Amino acid sequence: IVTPTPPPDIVLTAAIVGAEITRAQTPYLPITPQEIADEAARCREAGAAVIHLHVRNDDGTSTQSAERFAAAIEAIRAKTDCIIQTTTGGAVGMSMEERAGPLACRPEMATLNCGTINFGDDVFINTRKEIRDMAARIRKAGSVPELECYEVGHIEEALLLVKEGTLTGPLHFQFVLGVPGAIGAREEHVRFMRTLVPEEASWAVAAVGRHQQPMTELAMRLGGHARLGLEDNIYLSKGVLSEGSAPLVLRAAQYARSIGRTPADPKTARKILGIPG
Ligand code: KMH
Ligand code: ZN
Repeated sequence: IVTPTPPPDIVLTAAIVGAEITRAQTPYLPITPQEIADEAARCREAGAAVIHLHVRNDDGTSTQSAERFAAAIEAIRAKTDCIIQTTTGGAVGMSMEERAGPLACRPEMATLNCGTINFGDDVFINTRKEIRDMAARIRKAGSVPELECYEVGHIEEALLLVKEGTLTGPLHFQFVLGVPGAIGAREEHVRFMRTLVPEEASWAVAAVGRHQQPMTELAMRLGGHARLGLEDNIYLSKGVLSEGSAPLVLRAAQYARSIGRTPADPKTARKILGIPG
């Protein structure tokens, strides 16, 4: 198989907060709107064009409160021009109504989780009806969805949404690898998953823990985009905590350049992802 030359521009996404990581696991987790904005700006400086955003209450617990998202978005906007992609995944156990909270902020981008998985010892539930309802809410908010696929079947489901007319382009797929209970972080999975994605769509890899670096570097070599950050991985190397998400983004940006790819600025990333403006 001949691998075509990857396109030069690469969209790096920084997942800087997440819903599950705690301050007990890493002191570098941003929690307040100001901490989140500072980290977003550092990640932009390091090469990220997109901020995948979760927010927390002051006590560190996860929330999908529209007010809390609005505060974080305003603080980020004051410091950087990054694309803000809000989560509709939230934390395991939240209702769909709750998870849709940040769409009130009409974000440029929002995640759409395309199926149910075992998520460690929990179950992350996204029924087929719920996926369709959330897709409609995302469309109503005027946001471009990022299609979170934790299994091969989730890609098929997203393609079905397109066929039904529930989703229209632009399509941006995220292959999430290495969640315990879902697809593993393996090269052959990435190579197969990308064959299912339509030619005109873009795709990226997010991978959990120690898999983050090798799987995102693989995605970069194969022409995909990549997500870095504490949401998925808190270590820079074995036993060494990353001092925020920016060092992980910076290493990815350096790797991208070393293979002839250029980390896209937000303006270029908007073009690649089909985001107006
Ligand atoms: N916290 C996970 C259960 C998303 O942001 O859309 C779901 C998640 C996915 O983080
Ligand atoms: Zn997330």
